[in-house]
Amino acid sequence: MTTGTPRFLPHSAHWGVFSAAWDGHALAVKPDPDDPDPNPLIDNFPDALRHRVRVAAPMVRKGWLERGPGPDPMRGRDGYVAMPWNEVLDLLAKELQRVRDEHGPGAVFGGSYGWSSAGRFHHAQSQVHRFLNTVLGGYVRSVNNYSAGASGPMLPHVIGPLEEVARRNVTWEQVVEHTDVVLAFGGMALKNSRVASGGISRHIERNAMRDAASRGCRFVSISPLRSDLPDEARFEWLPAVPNTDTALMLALVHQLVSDGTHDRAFIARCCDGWERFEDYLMGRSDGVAKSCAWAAPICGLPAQQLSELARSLVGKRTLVVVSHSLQRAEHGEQPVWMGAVLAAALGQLGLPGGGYNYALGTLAHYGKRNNAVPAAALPQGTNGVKAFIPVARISDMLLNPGQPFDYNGQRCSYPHIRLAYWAGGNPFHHHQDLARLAEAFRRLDTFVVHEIAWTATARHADIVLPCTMTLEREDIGATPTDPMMVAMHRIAEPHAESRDDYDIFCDLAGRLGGLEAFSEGRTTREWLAHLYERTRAGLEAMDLEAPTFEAFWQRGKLVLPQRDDDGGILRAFRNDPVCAPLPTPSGKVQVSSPTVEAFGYADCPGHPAWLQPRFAPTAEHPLWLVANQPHAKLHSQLDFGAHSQASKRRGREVCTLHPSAAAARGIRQGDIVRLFNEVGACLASAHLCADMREDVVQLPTGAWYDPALDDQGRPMCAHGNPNVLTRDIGTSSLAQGCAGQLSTVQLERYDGTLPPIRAFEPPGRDMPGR
Ligand SMILES: Nc1nc2c(c(=O)[nH]1)N[C@H]1C(S)=C(S)[C@@H](COP(=O)(O)OP(=O)(O)OC[C@H]3O[C@@H](n4cnc5c(=O)[nH]c(N)nc54)[C@H](O)[C@@H]3O)O[C@H]1N2
Ligand SMILES: Nc1nc2c(c(=O)[nH]1)N[C@H]1C(S)=C(S)[C@@H](COP(=O)(O)OP(=O)(O)OC[C@H]3O[C@@H](n4cnc5c(=O)[nH]c(N)nc54)[C@H](O)[C@@H]3O)O[C@H]1N2
Ligand SMILES: [Mo]
Repeated sequence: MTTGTPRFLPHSAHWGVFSAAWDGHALAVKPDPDDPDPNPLIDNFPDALRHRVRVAAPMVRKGWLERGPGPDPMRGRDGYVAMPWNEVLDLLAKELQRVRDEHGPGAVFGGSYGWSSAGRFHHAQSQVHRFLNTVLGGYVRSVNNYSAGASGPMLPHVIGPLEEVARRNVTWEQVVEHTDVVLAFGGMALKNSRVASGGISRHIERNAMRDAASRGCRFVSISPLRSDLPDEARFEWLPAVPNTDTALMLALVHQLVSDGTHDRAFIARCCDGWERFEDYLMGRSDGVAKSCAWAAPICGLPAQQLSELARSLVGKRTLVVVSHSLQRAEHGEQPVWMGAVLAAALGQLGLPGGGYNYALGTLAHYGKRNNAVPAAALPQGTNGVKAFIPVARISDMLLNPGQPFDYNGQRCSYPHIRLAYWAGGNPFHHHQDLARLAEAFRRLDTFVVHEIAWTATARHADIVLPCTMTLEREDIGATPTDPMMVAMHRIAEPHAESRDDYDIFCDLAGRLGGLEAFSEGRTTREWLAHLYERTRAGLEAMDLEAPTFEAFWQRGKLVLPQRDDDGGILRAFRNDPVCAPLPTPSGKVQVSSPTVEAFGYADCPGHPAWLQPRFAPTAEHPLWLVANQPHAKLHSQLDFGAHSQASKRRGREVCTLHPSAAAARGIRQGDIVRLFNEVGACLASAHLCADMREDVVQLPTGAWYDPALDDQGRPMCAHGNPNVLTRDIGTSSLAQGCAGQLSTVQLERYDGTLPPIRAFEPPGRDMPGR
């Protein structure tokens, strides 16, 4: 326990740079004083630090202890027993050895997807990958992520890698100075751009939008919810039907081509495959002209509004923005591709403040300058296993070993996984169809999880190892698009028996004969100094002040130099398409793609196309469910913190629906409602809001999965996790990305017995993890 007056020490989270002081009883936090628009998410820390739902000791599932490794229907329903560290690590080392010896490292799934915390050394996913590579010889990995599962594989076929198109392209400074019109598909919600993996020191987006709007920049938000752009942008709102953006964009381009106002010179100079696309657009290849009149009923907007919008863009510095959310849906590849084609038809690609900045406003990474020196990152070693899955195919893999799947032109097959090792992610937050996910995890021999708290993922594990949370250890906070590197000081001692992921892996590596390979003989402090050295050397090479590690640590913060990428590859390409070709197969913007065409996927043809989703509202499930990012937390992290808890009503997550949809169902403000479809059901508290489409209900992600039975004995989540309602399907055969943003549901007032929220009660020997 600390004594005396606690000092505020610097620290950092994905949601902001802050300082904190702990006196052994209470934690105080305050945002960085130079942050113009601090993120209130730091208020989740004070109550979280010593919350009862923290994992206090290593725990082993009863059934696994009694019966040993193997598939088990009790996983997720069993009690847990505490075990001393030495014993649990002996058991785990033995099990890792068994799986490796009997089945090889290709039977271990170590994808371990998840955001964990901002420090770059204790980045849990890097730690688990490094451990499995250096000690077991590898693991089955996952490719891409839940954020950009469709755009990641798609963009390189069309225009260039995601990082180039999103992260080294149009800056907010350019928007403030140059842009006439921002066409924001999915909006640019401040709740989202307040977050960056690795940390964010200055939240500038609100002011940038206000300054641009004051200069006369026109913002147009195409989104089912008005709240996806801030008032500061003084925007127009086009509440289009979800998952119809491709039709809307096609209609805009159709209008330009019909009027002859598309930029033919730019298309001829910089694009490939326009003719084939134009045949489709104008209906010459399929008999359907993709006109505004055609799109209007699909998008639920008047045809005239679409044609006026198209005409208003001609001759204007226009920036097309497509949020990640659009591609987290069936056929999510299409709006990503079509956004590039729209910007190309307008001739805007590569202009200052114009063109296509896919995902601007989705995260704080985008629209920023890049650092001129490298930042810390833990090397992960070499993976000896070739097998992989697209990250969101986890349940498919566990349920269908040996079965084939398509991915980006390859035919692969699912490996047979015996052991899964997770640290720093919460699949019961991020994955779809949670009942199916639980079934999939029951097929494993062994499921190991390192966690700070009893998430639903921990409650499905066989071995749960308590790890420190970020405030309890030292680290370096950094990301390539933020100039501030933070010496994250330890604020509090580790909770109960929790240990750093690194120390846990060191002890396991020691038992498996791989300590030297994993640790390279370094303590945590030595690793921090070692990782910092890259940055220091970079500064020195630029003849800049290059403080020693000790000096950096004492100062707490270091502002790194940044470079002006000046429009990145798109600007360079526009200026000289011959000498600076795009990194696409043809070197140009691929309006059509022979490569994608040759894959032969019906669900992702050779040019952007409007494809009717398989899952759209029906009489039975008449509402679109928008399952978007939560405003009061990052994903599921610290859902037990005060700021997140204050956002709930009667302990439940809040779902938002239109007053007319509510009235039709006898639902009033604050009622508890049941959302359901053929996948599952959950409860939530109803909030009525007229600023949204009438056929949409919005329930954010992040409420901890809390399975219960209703009065009829039907399963549901009592807390409001929307992933009990989302379908576990890939975006298409090309990317196989997460399609969790949208689902279709019915809704009713819930008059049954209200089950208590048990997600934040730790399990015990006889209290099932559920
Ligand atoms: N329906 C639907 N589902 C979605 C989305 C959607 O739009 N709709 N969005 C998707 C997106 S974009 C994403 S990125 C994913 C996010 O999914 P995740 O990244 O899996 O979600 P997090 O809640 O950030 O999970 C991080 C976990 O790491 C734990 N943790 C934190 N620090 C440490 C540490 O130091 N060590 C260890 N071992 N653990 C730690 C936290 O307690 C938490 O449980 O969700 C996806 N899921
Ligand atoms: N506070 C907070 N911020 C976050 C996160 C968080 O968990 N909490 N997560 C971070 C992460 S990892 C990521 S990847 C980003 C995700 O960034 P996004 O995926 O862009 O964020 P979402 O909030 O899921 O979706 C944005 C909006 O898109 C709209 N939308 C949904 N479907 C459609 C559609 O079909 N068409 C159109 N036009 N609009 C649609 C919804 O109204 C939704 O509010 O956010 C980041 N920022
Ligand atoms: Mo994400």
